[in-house]
Parts: sequence; structure tokens; C-alpha cells
Amino acid sequence: MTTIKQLLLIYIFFFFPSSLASIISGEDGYRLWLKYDRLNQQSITFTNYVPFAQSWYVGGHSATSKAISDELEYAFNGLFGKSHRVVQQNAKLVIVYGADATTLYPQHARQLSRLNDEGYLIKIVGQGQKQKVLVLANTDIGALYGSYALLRKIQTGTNKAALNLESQPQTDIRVLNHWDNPNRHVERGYSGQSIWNWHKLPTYIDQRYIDYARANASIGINGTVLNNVNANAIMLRPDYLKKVKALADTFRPYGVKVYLSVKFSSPQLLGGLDTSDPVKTKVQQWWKDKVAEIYQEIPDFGGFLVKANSEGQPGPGDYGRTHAEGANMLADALKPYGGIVMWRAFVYANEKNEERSKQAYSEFKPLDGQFRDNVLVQVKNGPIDFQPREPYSPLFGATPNTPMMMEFQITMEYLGFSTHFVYLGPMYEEVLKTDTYAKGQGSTVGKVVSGGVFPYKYTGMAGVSNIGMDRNWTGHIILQSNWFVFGRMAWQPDVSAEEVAQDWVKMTLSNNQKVVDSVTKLMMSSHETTVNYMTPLGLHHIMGTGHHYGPAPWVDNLGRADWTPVYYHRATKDGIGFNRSPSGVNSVAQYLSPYRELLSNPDTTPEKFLLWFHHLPWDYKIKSSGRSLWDELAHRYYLGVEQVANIGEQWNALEGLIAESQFRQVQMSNLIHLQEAKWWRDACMLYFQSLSGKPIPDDLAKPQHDLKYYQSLTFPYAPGQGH
Ligand code: BDP
Repeated sequence: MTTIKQLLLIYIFFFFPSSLASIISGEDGYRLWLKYDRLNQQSITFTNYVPFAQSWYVGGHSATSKAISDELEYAFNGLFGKSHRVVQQNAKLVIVYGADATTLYPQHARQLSRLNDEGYLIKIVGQGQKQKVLVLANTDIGALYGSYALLRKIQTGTNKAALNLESQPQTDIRVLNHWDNPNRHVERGYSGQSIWNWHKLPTYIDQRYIDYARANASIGINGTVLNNVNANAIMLRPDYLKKVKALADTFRPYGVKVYLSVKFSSPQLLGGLDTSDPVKTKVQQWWKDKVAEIYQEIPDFGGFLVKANSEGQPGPGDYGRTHAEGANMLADALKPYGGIVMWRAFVYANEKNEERSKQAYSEFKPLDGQFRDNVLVQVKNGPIDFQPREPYSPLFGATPNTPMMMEFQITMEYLGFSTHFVYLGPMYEEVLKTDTYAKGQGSTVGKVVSGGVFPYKYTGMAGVSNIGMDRNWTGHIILQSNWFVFGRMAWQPDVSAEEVAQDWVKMTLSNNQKVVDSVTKLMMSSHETTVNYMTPLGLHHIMGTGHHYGPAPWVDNLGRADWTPVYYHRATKDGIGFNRSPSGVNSVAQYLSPYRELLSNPDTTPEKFLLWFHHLPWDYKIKSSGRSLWDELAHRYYLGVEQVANIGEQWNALEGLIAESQFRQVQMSNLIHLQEAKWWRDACMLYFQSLSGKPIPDDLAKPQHDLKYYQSLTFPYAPGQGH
């Protein structure tokens, strides 16, 4: 006889989703790459490093030196199960900075003097029992970075002999841009609410703020713009400045400075003035007073980020003034305190009737040299808007006298929100390694940004944050790697995306060789995969309207032509692509020779940008494959989906080698990813087919639904929109 209990068990077994039937335990992603899980006592890494963990010393008495000690104690207890802080004379690991470093280790003083304030040296000296590890720096922040670098070396199982390191950041300003609103909604955020709890600040300091600062410091990020570029003026109100101060105080020991996005019309909105015209004395005075008030609260405040005269935001253009006049007014107010202005070049105006990809260059190139020396112009990596793939913005390399600061998007607005498995390292790398030829060959975008081509006074890189209140911070475990790689590339623009991916996998998932090899491989091809099923061959801006979720290449009726997908792909029965060559809108003229000439001709244009720069007939022959353009497009859309299916399979093969919660989170996202990749493929194929009239090659699966079905889908609650 079957008892009721047995029946219940049968019911639970068969009818309950498996994820509910068991409690998933273990690492859930909160600890990011700072896990410090116990090393195997038999491992070389353990025996190599355990003596240092047992006997370490941190010099100095600053809050930062305490942060270093706290981190080491926590990390060593985790990694080795033991940790002993000792007095300097006996220590086997010595971390000292400033005068201590040069007095105690004069033999390294010269090398130290060549490093900037944030740089560090790691040395392994002596033999046998006398062997020591030294972390030396000019400042406590340098020592902090050196300590995190040492911990990374241990976490990634680096041979002790490879510990002789010298490193310093190649850009000055390495900031996250949070598009977070005061109501905690994150514009283009897919990881939950904003981590800033403005309501409970300034008194309540969430542990997340400290862990956020630790994570940033560990990858060299030294600043954060707390609020959305579509700024709310309230951030400058005295009560909000108190809240900002509380965050600044929390982050300070970790070398993370606070910046604010400001609304250009704040003098009117907050100050009750009747204008915000930057040449008016009363407006200038309002900003001076406001800045003085900020520095009263936050003596090391970083400065302002400004989105002006763009997508409805107010700006100097409202008064017939230039971007330089607007930026300079703010720069003058900040200058006495060492603050800077990051003025965004993401502007495109309707009135000008110029092709959108050309507008930022047309607007800013003529202003080169007109900005104060504490202004950086912040440019998105490509000339349009964070598309899955764009050529670099021609502003990089075009302004010898105005620092161009890179703006990458870390959040995945156009790359699958937080369910697609996409590592952005290769995309950042592709941009940074492209040659601008600004001063002959080798003038890569990375070099321009880090001041190696023109001697910019300030250099910087900004990343639009993907962080939210989700337990795992970024909504998807793999997407933590994009925060990580952004920091690493801002520090060192020519670091290899692959090396960084390996470090991240080892620190976040596992040191198991199979996991490291397999996940790194998947990560390295994941961006190309996404481009394949979203926007192959240089297509761009064919996503859903407003929320930007999923494909909608058919949209042709928005407020502005240059918001519609049809403006960008220009597909007709004769062909597809945007003619930006000299016979078209000639945006290639904004690039320097020989890149310009290369892009002018479809035969020499890299295939990845083919339809970005050229309008071509459907039977145009693709060089690399010999296929017709139509067949190649189909091939790539289908390949992309196959590649996503492969990500799922490869990931599943790692079950048991990765903590269960991490494993399951990615596994579930992979299912959504595959569905959405098919959606992109089928919707785009059917739509383009409706124009080309060409068949989907016989060997490829037919789309699941008809075009009307895809066109009928609506997503009023897709995350990340507006306010
Ligand atoms: C677009 C986003 C929009 C941002 C804008 C910007 O859709 O939410 O405000 O960029 O960067 O890509 O200012």
C-alpha cells in the first residue's frame, strides 16, 4: 500500500521544479572575485605562500593602511586558515610606503621614484628562511593596490618566482558611471535597484558600500560618479550632499573618489535664478558657491560629469554658447580645489540634419584647445551609441589639445541585458588596439586615451556600471567579469583580455584547469557570438524601441529618423547597409589615412564593419567565404545561435567543478540566452527576407514563427527604461 507520505514524496519528486526541491548552497556570487577560499594544503601555492601569510606587517597608520591590514587578515585566514600580523622586523611580508619604504629599502628607492603615486613594486628578496616579499609604494593607496595585486597572484596560483612586479596605472581617472536615479531606479540597469540607499544615508552605511569599494580598489578603479548622466538636480541640495559625503568618507580609504553628474540648469532648478547661461556672472557665482559648499563637505571631491544638450538635457547651447563655454564655467569653479570636469561628447542634434555618426566629431573637433586644462571630453567608444560592435569614435586621435576620455558601457543595454553570457574584454580590446594613425603607425586608441600620443594633462576611462542590488551584483555571474576587465583595462589599456579572463575565472569560479580553460575560451568568443546573432557584418541599431530589448529592425516611425532602425540598416529589395563612404555621407573622412581609405572601399573594409560603411547588393560576394551577402548574413545569424547552444553545453559539462549556486545561475541564464538568440535570428532573418526576397538556405532550420508574430511582441515592463 502506498502511504500518504509516499504519495506526497512522489508528487514532490515529479511535479516540483527541481530548483525548488533542493536548497542550493555555497557561493552565490556576492563575494565577487575576492572569495579567498581555502587553498589545498598540498598545493604548491599553499606551501609557496603560507610563510608570508603567517608573518606580515603593514606600515603606516592611515585609514588605508588599516584597510590593507583588514583585507590581508581576511584573505589569509580564508586562503590559508591562518594569518599572523607581526612587528616589522620579523615579518616575511612587508608592505610599506612613502618615507618608510625608501628608508627601509634604499636599494629600491630609485625604482620607486620613477613610479607615480598609485604605482607599486612587489619584490621577492633573500633565500630560504630569510626570504621576504616586499610591497613598496610611494603612497598608502599605491600600497593598497600592491596588496591586492599580491593577493591576486596568490589567488591565481602564480609561481612565487614571478613575483617581481612593477606596475602603475596608465590613466589617471578610472571611474564607474552609475546611471542611478535618486529613487533607486537604474537607467539601463538589469541587476536590481541602485545600491545607493539615499533614504537611509547618511547615517546608515550598508556593508555593500565597503565591499563595493574593496572590489573597485582591487582592480584599480579610483572614482565613482554616483548618479545618472540624465541628472536630477537634487543631488546638489545640501541634504543630499551630506549623503554624498557619507559615501565619500566610506570609499576614501580605498582610494575611490566621489564625483557627481550635474544638471546644467541647476542654478535655475535649485538656486532660483532666471537663467543658467554660462557667461552670466550670477550663474558663474552660483556654481562657485555650490562647489565651495561641496568641498567643505568632501575635501577630495573629484568633480562633475555633464551630459548637456543631448537627448533633451539642458546645456550651454540653450543660450547659444558652445560646449567649451559651458564646461569652462564649471572647470573654473572646480579648479581651485583640484576638481575636474568630464564633459560628454554624446550629442546629436536634430536641427543640424547631419548624419548621426558624424555629429560628435563635427561638434567637438573644432573646439580642440578651447577647454580649460581641467576638462576632459568623455567620448563613447563608437560614433553612435554602445552598439554590439562599432568602429572607434574618430574623435580619438583628433584632438591634440583636449584630452579624450574613453566611455565604455559595462551594463549590457544593447548586449542582452543580464541574461546573455557576454564577456566584453575582447570588445574593449578591439577598440583600444585599433590604430588611429594620429601620430603615425602605432597611435592606438588605447595610447591616445592614456596620453601616449598627445601629452594630455589628465587621462581617463569611464565605464557605465552594471552593478545593482542583486545578490551577485551584476545580475549574472559571468557579467561580473565585465566590471573586472573594465578596471584592469583602465589601469593598463594594453593588457590582454584573455589574461584578464583567466584571472577572473580563477578568482571567481575555480582554479581547476578544466574550468579555467573552458570558461576562458567561452568568454573570449562570446562577444563575437553575440554580434553574430544580433548585428553581424556591421549592422547596428536594430533593437526594440525605448527599452532596447530584443530585435525590431522593422521600426520606421519614431519622433526622429535617426532613432529608427531602418535609418541605420537601409535595407531594400536591392541591398542593405549604410553608405558612409565618400559616395555616401562620407563619415569615413573623419578617420585618418590610411584607415580612411581602407574604410572607403568595401573590398578593403574589415568585414565586421562592412554594412556600417557600405550599402551593398544582396548578391555582393563576401571575400572571406565566397558567399553572397544574403547567404553570409544568414550564415552568421545561424552560427551565432549554434555558438550560444554550445555555451550551454560546455557550461553543463562543468557541473560539479563550480559551486552549485554559481553553476545553476549561469545555467538558467543560458536557457534564456538561447531563446533570445533564436528570437534575434528569426526576427531579423524574416524581416530582411521580406525585403531581399531571397530564400533561407535549405540546410538551415526555418524560423519558428512568422514575421508578424515577432512584430507583435511588446514589452512594456522590460527593465532599465527611463526613470
Ligand atoms: C543611451 C541610453 C540612454 C542614455 C544615453 C546616454 O539609451 O538611456 O541616457 O545613452 O549615454 O544609449 O546619455
